[in-house]
Amino acid sequence: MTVSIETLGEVALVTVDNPPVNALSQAVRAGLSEAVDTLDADPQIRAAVLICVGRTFMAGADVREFGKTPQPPALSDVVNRIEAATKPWIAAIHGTALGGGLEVALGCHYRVAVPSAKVGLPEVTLGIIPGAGGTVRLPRVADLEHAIEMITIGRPIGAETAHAYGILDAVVEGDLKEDTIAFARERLRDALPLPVSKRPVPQVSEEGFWEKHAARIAKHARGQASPLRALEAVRNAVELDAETALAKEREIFVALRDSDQSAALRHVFFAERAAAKLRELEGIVPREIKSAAVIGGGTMGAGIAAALLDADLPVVLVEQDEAGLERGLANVRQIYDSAVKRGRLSAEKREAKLSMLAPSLHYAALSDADLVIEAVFEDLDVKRSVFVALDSVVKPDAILATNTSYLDPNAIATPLSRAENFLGLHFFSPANIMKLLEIVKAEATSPEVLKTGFALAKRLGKTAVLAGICDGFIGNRIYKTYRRQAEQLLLDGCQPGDVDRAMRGFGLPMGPFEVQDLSGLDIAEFQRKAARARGETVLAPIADRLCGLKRYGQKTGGGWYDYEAGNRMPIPSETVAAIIAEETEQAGRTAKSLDDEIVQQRLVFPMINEAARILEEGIARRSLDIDLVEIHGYGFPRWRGGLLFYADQYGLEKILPALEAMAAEGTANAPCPFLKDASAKGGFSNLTTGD
Ligand code: T1G
Repeated sequence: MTVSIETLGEVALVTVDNPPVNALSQAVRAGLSEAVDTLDADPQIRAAVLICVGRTFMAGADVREFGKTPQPPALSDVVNRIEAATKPWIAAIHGTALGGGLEVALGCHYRVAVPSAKVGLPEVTLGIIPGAGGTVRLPRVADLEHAIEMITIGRPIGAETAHAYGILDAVVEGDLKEDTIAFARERLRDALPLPVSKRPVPQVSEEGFWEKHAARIAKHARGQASPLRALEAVRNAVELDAETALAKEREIFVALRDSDQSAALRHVFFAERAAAKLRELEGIVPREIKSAAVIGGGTMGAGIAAALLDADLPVVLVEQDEAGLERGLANVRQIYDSAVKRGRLSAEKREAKLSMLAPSLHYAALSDADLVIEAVFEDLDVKRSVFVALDSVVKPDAILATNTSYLDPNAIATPLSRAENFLGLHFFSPANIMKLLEIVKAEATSPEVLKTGFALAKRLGKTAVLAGICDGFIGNRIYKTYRRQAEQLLLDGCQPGDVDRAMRGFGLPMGPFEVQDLSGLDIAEFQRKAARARGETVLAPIADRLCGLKRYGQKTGGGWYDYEAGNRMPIPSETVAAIIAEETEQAGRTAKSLDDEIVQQRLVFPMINEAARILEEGIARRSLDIDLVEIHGYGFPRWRGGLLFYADQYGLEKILPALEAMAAEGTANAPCPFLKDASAKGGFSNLTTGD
């Protein structure tokens, strides 16, 4: 029984039980609707407490029902029915009251929660807006600015804040059920409060209020539709009567629910939950990680140390000499100092984290570490020497990981006596911020160690994706194609600014040349040198010349763009334009005028082709893995669902001929057989790859 009623004298306890997160499935909606009718008709009952069993209050509509024919009762009708009850309903909240769950609570006459509870309307993150009255009722209990922020960003807030905002009527320290029943009994003397939707809504007097918010939201949305539609719904709630605003909310909700963007965002939601679900790891218990160590205190090492400290793991930071160790500690301290400066961390918390960081010059200090992550210079011999040293000091079940981004982990692991305890953990810079973690299985990596890698990722708040071994694993391999295509566009008449504008228009935070200037052109130069040393041909005539001039980007005052001292604003460079013109002539190419859509296709379609190769070779297990890598590691727009979900939505039958045309004019590789096969089968989502 998903919804049950228990009578406790004059108070009824309505309990929802629909694991894992009490999603508002059809059965729950029907059960709640019936419960209101039953209790309204019961003269003995004078109040109802709505509570959920399991880990959380209702976490929203059942997202798995989306895309299917909606079954009655509609959630908005259930909420209206509760609100119209002749007796007070009190929501007892624990865990996360999200989306439709909070809307049901806003339909209740009172809301009570435990201190650890969170409430929110995250619908915009699924490409929709609240569809059961949230945009109309929230501004009637919370301050308008707070309501706008909660509805257009979708981030949940804690119980104390929700209480301060006026969303919750009480935060109870004791047993939720007992305390809420007591709260209900105290209210029996009171008149039934005004239903939320009937309460007054704050009026806006500030000139340009909505325009100001719309501009701010559009800047962050970068092409995602739902945040601006959510603002529109809140404006309706302020400017129209509640009934009309509710009807308009419904219209917007239904339009967005059936949109490509929402389908894409729902795909990402479930992909993030499927990433760690690998058949061969079912039933495997991960090892417990209570202590960690990082070898190397450079940018990556310090970021990884901070990521571990942020997960309350004590860390030993090892460097080869005093100066290196000082630099390493300073790098970690710098991360927390800037967090304190930005008000994202208290000084006390900074000290608490740093107190869990122990510096050492000796590998012997790692004899008890559960996990050791190597993050030293990207050189095979240097990395091997680290693992030779580690192999003789760590305990038998210690997990050893390399953070290499380009070297072969199997080659790095050769010195190890217990290679089954070794794997690749490829973090992305800044490692304490970037959500992506490529988990690289080496030949001998045991399932238990792999499972522990995924468990660690969850603990660090990372989205982990299994990657096979090739040059650049999944992300950097596709990125190499992206960079090559970007340079090719310069030889065909584009300037860096044209390409970057086009990709920002596609929904990326920055274009390829702005990113390279931020991270440094020397990183790609290092990889080109390594690839050429392996006998590979790498096309980058313009980048080579810029590196020849020591134009490494922002850090040298110039790269693809020029920069004024102390200013990160990219300025189109005459030097670069001249080099582009010379190399275009050298390459015998003719400058064309390419519009932004063509530029986007010239970059994204070859990435899709390379991604198909990666699936073909089994370097990535499923297309969803590649989608997550691109979204969490390279800023690919989440509302496009990731690279291959986008490819399916755009239509492989259109991408194939476009790639063939590019190949014919020598600007991209011809479509690979796997891509043709995927197109013949109607898309990547129809392929049965991996699990
Ligand atoms: N519908 C269906 N399944 C859901 C679900 C949902 N809303 N939320 C979670 N699950 C599944 C999830 O797929 C996973 O399944 C399991 O529950 C545990 O989730 C009208 C229309 C609640 C904070 O956006 O944010 O209401 O993988 O691994 O880390 O306005 O899940 O085990 O098979 O994430 O503890 C709005 C979405 C919906 C909340 C728990 N609600 N959920 O996090 O566990 S739209 C949301 C979450 C809406 C109305 C509209 C999180 C969580 P499996 P998990 P977790």
